[in-house]
Amino acid sequence: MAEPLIPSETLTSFHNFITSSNCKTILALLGAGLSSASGLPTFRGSGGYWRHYNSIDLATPDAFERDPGLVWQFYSYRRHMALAAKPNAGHQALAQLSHNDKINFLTITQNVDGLSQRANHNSQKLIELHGSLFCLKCTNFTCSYRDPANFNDPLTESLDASSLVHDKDNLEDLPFLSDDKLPHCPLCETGLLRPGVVWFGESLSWVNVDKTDEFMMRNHVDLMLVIGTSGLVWPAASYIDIVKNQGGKVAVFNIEKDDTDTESWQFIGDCSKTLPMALKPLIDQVNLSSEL
Ligand code: BV8
Repeated sequence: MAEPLIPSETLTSFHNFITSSNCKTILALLGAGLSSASGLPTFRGSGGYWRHYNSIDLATPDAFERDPGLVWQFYSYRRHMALAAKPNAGHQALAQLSHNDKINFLTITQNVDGLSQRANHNSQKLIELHGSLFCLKCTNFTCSYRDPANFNDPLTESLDASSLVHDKDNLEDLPFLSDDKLPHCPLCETGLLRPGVVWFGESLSWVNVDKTDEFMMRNHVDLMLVIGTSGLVWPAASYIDIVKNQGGKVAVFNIEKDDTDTESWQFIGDCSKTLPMALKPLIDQVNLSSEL
């Protein structure tokens, strides 16, 4: 008989805690591993490369300054892939938990793929710390144009990603795209548009940081779910230590085990499978109430 995905003693002790009066407030931190079961690459390992470019190098203001056409082809490819992807059972489990009014719950996601929203996650309880692939902003310093939800694919004729999908491992250089081939601001009509994501070296939106800090100040976080993230990107990763230092408990959902972490619950395996099992007692409550 196949080894149970989650050791029963781990599942029992976790279920006892999340159904106890000691677990009123839960904070979830999401990373690329949650969307990998939906077919989207992570940033670590082979997923960290797009063609022969390191994704982290393309996700910077300098890269956009140097070659906005290349960066737009990168983001058009990711928009195309994210639109073709579907939320998985992990996204759905968190979305269901976000509709459980008995729990103070907040999800802070590092993912920019929009899959949590498409799983009907309660938008009041979801913060996109690193922005979204489907938000567009004008780069003109004096123009405040912002389109929060643009799902056009392609954005311009030259940014048709379907060709990029089929030969993503092709290491040939991409065609150079001059600015006139790229999306421009409909308001000021001069500025180039850029993806509404937080690039490396850019600060997170203080609105999102404030909302997260306010949630953590208003509620003592009893449990933090750390889901499909390497915890290497800051300041997102800093919330894990803040919760630990406040005496909160941590549950990690990852395919890799961290042998140095003896405190946290560790759910090792594909989180699209482990999350629904771990959150079952709190999700059933939602289904029950919605059926009633
Ligand atoms: C800033 C949007 C300053 C764009 C992203 C302190 C220490 C060290 C470095 C820094 C520091 N402070 C700041 C820095 C620099 C930098 C940083 O953290 N660098 C890292 C690389 C060391 N931080 C910044 O630049 C931040 N800005 O600090 O500004 C500032 C302040 C004031 C004024 C001006 C400036 C901005 C960071 C945000 C960058 N934008 N995304 C885009 O996506 O294109 S980050 C991006 O990469 C993602 O959003 C995500 O956050 C990150 C990838 O990490 P993960 O999601 O964790 O994914 P990863 O692939 O790493 O891991 C996947 C995990 O899942 C693995 O553990 C794997 O085992 C697991 N897994 C895989 N499959 C599964 C699974 N688990 C379960 N189930 C599976 N099926």
